[in-house]
Amino acid sequence: MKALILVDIQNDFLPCGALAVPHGDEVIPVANEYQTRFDLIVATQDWHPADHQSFAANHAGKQAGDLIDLNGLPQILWPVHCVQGTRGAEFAAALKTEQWAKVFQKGVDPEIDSYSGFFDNGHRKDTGLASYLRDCGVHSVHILGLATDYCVKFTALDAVSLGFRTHLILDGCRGVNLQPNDDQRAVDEMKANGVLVM
Ligand code: VGL
Ligand code: ZN
Repeated sequence: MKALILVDIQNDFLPCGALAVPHGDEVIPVANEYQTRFDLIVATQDWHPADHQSFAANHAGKQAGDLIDLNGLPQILWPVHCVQGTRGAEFAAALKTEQWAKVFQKGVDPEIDSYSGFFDNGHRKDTGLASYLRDCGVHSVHILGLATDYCVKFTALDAVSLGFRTHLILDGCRGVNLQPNDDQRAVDEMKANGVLVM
């Protein structure tokens, strides 16, 4: 059984969103096309409380892009994004959702960020995605979405280390690129760790 994992295709990551990924909207038609080829589709949703400690606004004197230590982990500070219940946290309007089996929300604990759809950044808590996929008999996953250099990368790296045969659908991903070519470096890192890039 193979599954499609759609990562964080939410309004705040689209152009004009709070944490805009350049050309992020271009992944939507790719996601819709790939959905027709999979029997099991799951999505991840960045889903932060307003007091989330990854938000620069929750740290006096800090700005988006600054790096801090958050409970022992390095944390890039982000603009306020994907706050639970807001329009920015909703899935892109043009994204087909009818076939989805389940949505896995992440980033809900204000004290730790969660880029991967499987675990938080400290690998302290599990979202349930791995056991859900295993219970469905999934051995192979295809991943696309936003952003290549953060949530897609960490979801793919965890998928490999959990033993899933992991494919990255490259034309269905776009990067934030805080530094130029972060997306390319992320793809190289995924490849080096056994992700099959298509
Ligand atoms: C993401 C930064 C912060 C992502 C989520 O979906 O890649 N990036 N939160
Ligand atoms: Zn986030």
